[in-house]
Amino acid sequence: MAAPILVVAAALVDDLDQPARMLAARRTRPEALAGRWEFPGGKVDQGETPVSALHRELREELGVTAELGREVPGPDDDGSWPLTERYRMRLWIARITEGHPEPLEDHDELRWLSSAELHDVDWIEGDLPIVTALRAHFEEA
Ligand code: 9L3
Ligand code: MG
Repeated sequence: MAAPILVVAAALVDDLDQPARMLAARRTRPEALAGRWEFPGGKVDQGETPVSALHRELREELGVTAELGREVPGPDDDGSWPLTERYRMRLWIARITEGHPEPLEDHDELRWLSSAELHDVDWIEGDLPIVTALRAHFEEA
């Protein structure tokens, strides 16, 4: 089978070093994922670097500019997190530097979650282990 397609996403936090809140977005499509929550992001286009794809996705989906902090590496060799047979995902912690996030594309609701609220929304299965990994990061801070 072909290598899974690379998706990139951001854990947008209010503060890169001492995060207290993180942004979750509720998907509207495809039908199988509608109503489930995720880290905003999307597929890397051909000829695009993962980082430039992430900046583009944050602009398109939320209307914001962000600075990237550290990448949160997943268990795969390339630092990605397995999502499904079709997709794998790399994720960075990031902070909005310009704009107020709005659900412009593919989402109908956004929520800033405190560390105690991280598990209050129905995350897409593939994103859930990342939420759990980030929870430790919140608690260290
Ligand atoms: N996906 C899962 N979790 C995420 C993101 C951004 C994406 N945090 C999955 C959902 C889609 C696929 O990756 O099946 C491609 O994402 P998009 O381009 O539709 O956002
Ligand atoms: Mg997307």
